[in-house]
Amino acid sequence: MAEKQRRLVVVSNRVGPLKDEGKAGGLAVGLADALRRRGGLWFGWSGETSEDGTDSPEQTEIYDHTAMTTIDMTEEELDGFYLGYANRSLWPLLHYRLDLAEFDDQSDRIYRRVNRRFAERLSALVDDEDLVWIHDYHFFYFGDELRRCGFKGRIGFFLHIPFCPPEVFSALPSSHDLVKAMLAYDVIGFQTETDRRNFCAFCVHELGGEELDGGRVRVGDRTTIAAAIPIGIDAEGFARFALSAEAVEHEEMVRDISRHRHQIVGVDRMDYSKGLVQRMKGFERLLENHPGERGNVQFLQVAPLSRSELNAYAELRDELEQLAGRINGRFARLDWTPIQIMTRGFTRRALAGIYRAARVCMVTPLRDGMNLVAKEYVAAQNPDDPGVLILSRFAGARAELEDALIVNPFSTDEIAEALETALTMPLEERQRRWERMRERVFTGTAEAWCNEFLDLLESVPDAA
Ligand code: ADQ
Repeated sequence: MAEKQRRLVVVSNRVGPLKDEGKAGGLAVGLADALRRRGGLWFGWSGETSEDGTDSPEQTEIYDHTAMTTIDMTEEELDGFYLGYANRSLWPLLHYRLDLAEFDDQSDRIYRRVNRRFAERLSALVDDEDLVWIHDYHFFYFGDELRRCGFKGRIGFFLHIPFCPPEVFSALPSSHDLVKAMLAYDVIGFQTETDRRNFCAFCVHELGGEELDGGRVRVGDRTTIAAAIPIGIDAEGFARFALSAEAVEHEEMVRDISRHRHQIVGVDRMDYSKGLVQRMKGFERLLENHPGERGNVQFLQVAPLSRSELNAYAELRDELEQLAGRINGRFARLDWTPIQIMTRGFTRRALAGIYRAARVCMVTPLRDGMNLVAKEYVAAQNPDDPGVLILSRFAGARAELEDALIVNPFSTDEIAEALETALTMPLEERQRRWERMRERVFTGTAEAWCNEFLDLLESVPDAA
């Protein structure tokens, strides 16, 4: 069985790390495992811009049986492709935020050009026996462009973020072109059934396609398989991290600064999709409605800065810092500051320790493809005294983690009441809920996700 495995070729905007230095997130760990097992190539952007970006040489780093090959972009490409189309148009739109989405033809053109250029470069490095797996909203056109270069092998695509309903997605001026191009993929993976359904509905209602059996969708002469395959984490690895010396040190540090008060934690990139403002207001409402909690709880929000070049992100940071300042000013005592925000990054081990010290973890995005923080928090808990997960009904992870306290992240009162429920939850109930979530997190791992996707991709018949 193993003797004639196809080589795996992974394409994503950012590449690596392949070596497990305890820094990579679930996605990188899952992919790196699969690449190490099968041998392969990981292709994407170098993270650098250069004058001659368009014909800058590839840089390749070899690790075990895998090569990481990257190319540069020009400043113009970075601006139009990454900051422009990917993060000013697609990201807000796919997260149901039409109010924040901006569309312009120039960045649309550059986005397609970058997809074409990257596909052309990759086409020289692959042959039809390879299994090509493209990742995320940066590369919707990649497969179609690779086909234009003559590639006849199998191409899969996985969307890490939500796919919004057709009524929202059709606001994108080039929505038809984009989804038609997606039909070049043999398999398209989504995080949840809802995302899959939204995509199929677009194909049917906007493009006049039809749904066939076996998860297939046909539009004109193209057919693809659309599947919901939720991503997971390396649960065992993460649980081990939680027992490392570095984790223990951080766990103790958090307990120390919170002076054995109940610790509530949130860990998210600073992004408007994560519901950080609403979450903080929910915490404020807890302090208003339950005076007994004043002085007894501490909220730590870890929020590394991301995409700070974009206005919406810079504004969010200001808003959040002002809000935290206001709440702290209103409730703080000489020996107690209710909210702490940190924008620095942590190693995986340190993060595992922070999760373990927290009685409650708030994962309350307004919309999220999956949300790996929810799964990491579960994996890191101490079985003798597990904490409580508060989870948004709009996170993909909700489909698997029904035993969390599920909240509507837009409702300040619901968040406040869920917090109070979590803070007063008896040990047996915490354990019961955690056991069931643990089961899901340890079964639906990053490795399982990878295998399921690749098995499906390998099972499709060769292109005619
Ligand atoms: P993200 O939007 O980045 O991912 P998420 O799934 O929560 O969201 O992953 C964030 C990762 O970054 C986690 O592994 C977390 O531990 C890590 N992280 C956050 N803050 C950190 C810090 N300060 N230091 C170190 N690490 C930190 C996108 C989609 C998600 C989807 C993933 C994977 O938006 O919905 O779950 O891809 O498919």
